Amino acid sequence: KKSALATAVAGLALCAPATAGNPLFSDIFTADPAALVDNNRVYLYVGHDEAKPEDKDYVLKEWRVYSSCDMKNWKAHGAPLNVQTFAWAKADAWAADITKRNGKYYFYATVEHKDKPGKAIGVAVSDSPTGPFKDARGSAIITNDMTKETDIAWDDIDPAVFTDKNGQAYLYWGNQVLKYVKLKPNMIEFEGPIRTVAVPHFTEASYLHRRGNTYYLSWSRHFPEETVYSTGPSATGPWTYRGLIMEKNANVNTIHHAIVDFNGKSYIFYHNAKLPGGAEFRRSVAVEELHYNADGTIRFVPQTDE
Ligand code: FUB
Repeated sequence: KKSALATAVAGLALCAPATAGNPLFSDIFTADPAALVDNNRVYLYVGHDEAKPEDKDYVLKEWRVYSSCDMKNWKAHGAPLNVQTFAWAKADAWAADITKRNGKYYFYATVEHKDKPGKAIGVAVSDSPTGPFKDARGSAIITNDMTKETDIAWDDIDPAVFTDKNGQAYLYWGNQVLKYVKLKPNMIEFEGPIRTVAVPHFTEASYLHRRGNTYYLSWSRHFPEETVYSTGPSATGPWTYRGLIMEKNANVNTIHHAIVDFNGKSYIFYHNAKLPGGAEFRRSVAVEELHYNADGTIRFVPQTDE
């Protein structure tokens, strides 16, 4: 096993001159970015959109992993996670999120459950950000019981994991209704009840991050989706709506995003469908620098091709 120093040095050694632009990857269609900064590298986890032009739904079977030391050159690490990572899942490698805890990497992912209705969320674990990953529980951490009249088959999707300064971890997720739960330090069990959060026009793709003492809860609203956010004094609010981060895409309804700091700058990853041949189920991940105003609000982010 490599020491932390050896891993960091190996990461730096892979730095090469800048070449790439948006969309980040042009060999395959990619969606639903999740990002992790670790040992001087950014790791990016994306769903692999395999739909053909004539397909009328998502075809997502695996998550691809990439990493970069400069946000421009990306090294491909293959697909260390797929639907089969979860023996209880049967399809749909939808949106995911990842975090590091006690030297392990926990990947929370949306999949279609074999035996329970609709989508569920699983958690996989690895000793490395590039895998191999294995199911951390052997069962879904969140399932859909479809007991409420308002339940829909895809309301338990899009996990976003966040660890607060005091070590308390939270899992946010949902579609139409935003929910969250505290996680135990083992990261694979709930600590307390599931709660719902009222934010305006919530569609899906919640994301939680902190800057100083301000917590930022961002999400996709409406459909076609646009990225908006609220701020609050804690990981659970109360939330004050702040406005638009990114406007809707031209030829795809979704925009799923992730926000990270890396080498002194902030970035927002998202997807559009600007890769040639792109469409609703053939998306492409892109990144923009994200800027804060002096008062802590986030400046509107235009999409670029750079
Ligand atoms: O990629 C499938 C679904 O589309 C994701 O889970 C949502 O966030 C939306 O991007």
